[in-house]
Amino acid sequence: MTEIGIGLGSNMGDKAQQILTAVHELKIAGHVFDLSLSSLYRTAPWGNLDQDWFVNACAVAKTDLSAEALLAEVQRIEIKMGRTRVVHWGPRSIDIDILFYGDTRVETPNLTVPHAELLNRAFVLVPLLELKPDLKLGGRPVREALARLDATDILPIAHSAVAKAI
Ligand code: A4P
Ligand code: MG
Repeated sequence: MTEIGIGLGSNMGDKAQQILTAVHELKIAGHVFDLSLSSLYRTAPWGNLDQDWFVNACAVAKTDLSAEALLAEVQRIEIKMGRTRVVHWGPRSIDIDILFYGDTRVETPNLTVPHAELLNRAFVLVPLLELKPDLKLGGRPVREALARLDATDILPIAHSAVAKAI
């Protein structure tokens, strides 16, 4: 079994529900165990700024899949959930990224692990560090990266408010 981090994001439709549906799909597929989900966060768009705000969250779990098989699994779920890819860094119903796979580095045409932008994105680091405040990757504490970023636009959504606000 390998410990994994998963990043989840949505900025189309029922954003929070799509995060929860993606987590449900991961759990029922039978290869992802002991999953913990962070709070859901309302986040300002990053990269392409001309789009709606996102809901982001992270999950930490264990898997018996290889990193490549896990990528195939998350892409299967994205497609099942109706994700269409229109604009790079643009609007999406659901985006599921592999943030880390144990302490393994993967560098193939289809897969970069740890995720190439992990240390540059407060909308990933805030939920991830909520679950694993002492996480180290490649021997370095991940929280050092967050200290360099602006996280003022990463706001936790109260669970009771999720249904009303989104
Ligand atoms: N790929 C390589 N490494 C990985 C990995 N570790 N996990 C490949 C998942 N996929 C990985 O991804 C393109 C290809 O990346 C995949 O086919 C896979 O083989 P994609 O999600 O299909 O394409 P994309 O969305 O056009 O690009 P990208 O770079 O994945 O987008 P991002 O980086 O996910 O950024 N702002 C906020 N606040 N919150 C967000 O969630 N998300 C984005 C999208 C932009 N701004 C955002 C957010
Ligand atoms: Mg992606």
